[in-house]
This record gives sequence, C-alpha cells and structure tokens, in this order.
Amino acid sequence: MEKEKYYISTAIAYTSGKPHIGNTYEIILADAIARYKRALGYDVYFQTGTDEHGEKIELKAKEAGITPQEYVDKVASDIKRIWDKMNTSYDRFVRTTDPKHEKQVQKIFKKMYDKGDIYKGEYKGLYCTPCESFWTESQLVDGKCPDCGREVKIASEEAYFFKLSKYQDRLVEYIESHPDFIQPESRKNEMLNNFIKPGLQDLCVSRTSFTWGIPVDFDSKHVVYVWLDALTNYITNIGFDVDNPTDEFKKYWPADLHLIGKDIIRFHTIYWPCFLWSLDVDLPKQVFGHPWLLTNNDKIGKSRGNAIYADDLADLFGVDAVRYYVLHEIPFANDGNLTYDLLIERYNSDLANILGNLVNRTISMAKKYFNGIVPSIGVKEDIDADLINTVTSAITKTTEDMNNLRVADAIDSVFEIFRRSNKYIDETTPWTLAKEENTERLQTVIYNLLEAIRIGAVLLHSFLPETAEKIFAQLNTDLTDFSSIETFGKLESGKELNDPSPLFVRIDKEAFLKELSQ
Ligand code: ME8
Repeated sequence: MEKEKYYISTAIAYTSGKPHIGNTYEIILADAIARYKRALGYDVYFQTGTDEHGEKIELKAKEAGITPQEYVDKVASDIKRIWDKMNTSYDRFVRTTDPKHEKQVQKIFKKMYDKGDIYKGEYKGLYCTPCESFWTESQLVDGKCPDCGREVKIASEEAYFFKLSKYQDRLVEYIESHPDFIQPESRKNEMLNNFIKPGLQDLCVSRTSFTWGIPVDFDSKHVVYVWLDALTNYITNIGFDVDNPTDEFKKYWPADLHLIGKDIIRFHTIYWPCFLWSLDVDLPKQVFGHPWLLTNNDKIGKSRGNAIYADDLADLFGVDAVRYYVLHEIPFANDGNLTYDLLIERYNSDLANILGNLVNRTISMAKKYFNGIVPSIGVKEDIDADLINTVTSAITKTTEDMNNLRVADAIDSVFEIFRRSNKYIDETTPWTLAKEENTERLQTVIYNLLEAIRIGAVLLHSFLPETAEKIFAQLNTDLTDFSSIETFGKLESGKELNDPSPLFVRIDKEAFLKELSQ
C-alpha cells in the first residue's frame, strides 16, 4: 500500500546573520514532528532553507565589504551547519538565490500580472528596512515599527501591487470554514479581527530602491518583494511551474503543515493564501505559529546583544540536551524561557536523574544479577500491570499529542514511562529480591524494566535521536520501530546486553556557572 504523504516546512531563515537559539528551536520542533510522522509510517517530505534577498542583506554585505552573494553563501552555510549539528532530518535545504527558484518566481509574478492580480502604481508609505515591511500610520507602535520597535522611514516609489483586496471575502470565508487552518486558535481570531476584517489593502510587491532581489523580468528596474519571493519557496522547490507542475508537486502539495513563528503568521495566512489563489493552487492544510523562546524572559535579538546560539549550547551540554530543553520548555501556545540556570536544572533533573539513572541502574542490575542476559518473565505481580498500563497509555498519549502538535506534552508523555519505571524500581526493590534469592520474581522485574526502557527509547527517538540510539546500543536490540511497540513484551529474552555507559553526566551547577562567567 502506498504510504500517505506528509509535507512539513519551516520558515526559511533570513541570511542576515547567524541564527539564534529561537530560530533553531523551529527546525528542532519541525524535526521532531517529521521524525514522528516517519515513524508512524508516513512518506514525509521535510523542507527548510534560507531567505536570501532584500535590502537588509544588501546593506549587511556592503558593511562587510563583500558581494551580497558572498555574504549569503557564508551565512547560509552557517545555518545549514547548525541545522546539521542539531541532527535535523530535513529532506531538502532550499535557498531563494537558487536560479531554479528565481526563474519560477519570475514566471509566477508574470502570471499574476497577466491575470490582472498585479498592476503598476505608486507606493507611498512608512517602511521598516530591517523587517522589509511597509506599515500604515495606525499600525505603528509609538511611531515605530510594531515588529521590531525601530524607526520607520517615509518611502515612495513606483511599484507593482498585488490585489489583496480582491480576495478579502474569500479569505474570511475560508478561515472561518476551516477552523484548523490557523493554529493555535487564538492566532486565528487575531488575524481575522485585527488584520483581515478591518480591510485588506493592496500589497506592494516590487521595489526599485535596491537591487538585491529577483528582477521582474518584464520591467527589470523592479525587484520582487522579498515576501512574495520567500513564500513561494514552499512550491517552487517541489516542482511547481505555472505551465507544467511536476509529479513531485502533484504528490506533495498542498503542504500538510507550515511551521513558523508567531511573528510571521500574518504573511502566511493573509498574503500566502491570496498568492496561491491567484495561481489557482490549493492552500496548505495548516499553518502553525509557534510561540517564542525568550532568554531571561526577554525577546532574543541579534541586535539586543542577548543572542544565545544552539551550536554553543550543544558544545556545552550536548545536542540532545539542547533539543530536550527547547522541545520541553515551549508549550503549545505560550512563550518559553531559556537561561543557563534553567537548562542545567532540567538537564540534571530530567536527563541525568530520571532517564540516565534509570537506564544505568537497570542495565547494571541486569549485568549483576543475570550476567547481562535479558531474562525471561518469571513470577508476575499486580504491580506489573500498572507499569505496563502506564507504558501502553503513554504510547497512545504521545501520538495524540503529536497529532495535535503538542510536542512539549508529547515528550512529557514519553518521560512518564521513565518516571513510572523509576517508581517501579522503588516499589519492587530488586536488590532485596536478589538478597532473598527470589530469582523468578527478579527476572520479571528486570525484564519489565528493560522492556519499558526500550519502548520509551522507540518513542524518544523522534525527540532525542542520538540518546535513543545509545539506549538501543546498550540494550543490544534491533527492535526500534513502532511496530515493535504494539504490544509490551517483544524484547527478546536470552540476548546479551552491552555494557552500560552514562547517557548524561550530572552537572555541578554552581561550578559550571562560575566557570562560564570567567
Ligand atoms: O522570518 N523564538 O526569518 P527569520 C522562536 N525569512 N522562534 C523565533 C524566534 C524566537 N525567539 N525568533 C524568530 C523570517 N523565530 C523570514 C521567513 S518564510 C517564507 C520567511 C522564528 O530568520 C521566526 O518566527 O527572522 C521564523 O519562523 C523563523 O524563526 C525564522 O526567522
């Protein structure tokens, strides 16, 4: 049977500078979802990449004394390096300076123009250069850009406009009749009430004030507005063509999920649907605007001097510790907070204590009591059923959470298995059973613990792949896919375990922070 497809994308990151941990959170979140869907049996296509045009980048390159292309090549490779370092399993890393994308954007612009959805006019407005956005007077906050708080300038230029207004009623109707299109729900109301219903103005989709962009091919002093260029990445890179879309496009589009940050929901749920309708293309099934990661409860910003980078954190704590922290600490709809202090606390309590100790203790006991051979089930007691129930319901709950994009809840559901297993050790006290030479009972206890750990690791793999693989290696098992966890008890008795080695070594917080501040 052909697998059901699942197309997930992240935003494409600006190549204005190195991405901070907030930007990196997004690719890790997408990765956990993509891996989980693959584990469930979907044919996943996972796309990410970089957004490389615009005035800001042109200025940055000038400051650096290099060409914009040299500048974006450097930053894009840094972004890709970080995505790779964080062990993200994207299928394609796309760049908006790819000539194939550029060609398609020109064709798209022309098609919209020929259709009458793009027309030539004059633009006068308040423009925020860093955000590449025009604003109306009423959208400003204290006279400044509502997104970044910086000065805006009056800008006027001959420009092409896209007829957003034409699609306003259709957009309201669509959003209201597709309650899952914008997630979380609160964002949907914000879009409808604050942006769409008050009235959509036609959107300026070309610029003449700088040159680092895709030229409008029939009027080359104009470059295409960076958001029209950027948003179309989702279709151009899977083979969209205005005349002749490829089979890949027909297979994967519409995307199942555009995963983006809450600050760019507006672009994805207003401009993007209207652009797609103009091209007679279906809309993506869902746009999820994830919350932000803050540091010390403050927005992370390159210019604020408080940027923390994922690769630095990974060097200090390990890739999976960083993945765990960001996935666990940012709930579905509320911002999460990151400090070294909090990260070390989570690391010690969840990774070193709950998970690391459990695996280490269990394998060590199996070594000690059974020479490292997985025992078979002996005598059962009621308490076993409770452990097994917890494991079974955690599997169901994790999948439910993932289907609802509640990734922080899902990882917590997986940890429920590890917490319950630790409790099971306290309840059954295997060392007493050993002392009493109650081998039959001890066999069951150790078997159940090993199997609970294996099942936990199968689920954990989407979130902390490297850790899960280390656990599989210690358990010496090939039973690592979802079909192996349909029932409790598949771990093969008689197999020899490998030697235990600590997964996460406890960190001495005070000493660590002291050293860091020096
Ligand atoms: O917005 N916490 O690129 P970008 C979590 N090029 N997520 C954050 C964040 C934070 N502190 N700060 C930013 C762009 N993000 C455009 C996208 S898509 C067609 C074009 C998220 O590099 C942000 O919301 O500024 C966005 O989803 C992603 O990081 C890349 O941001």
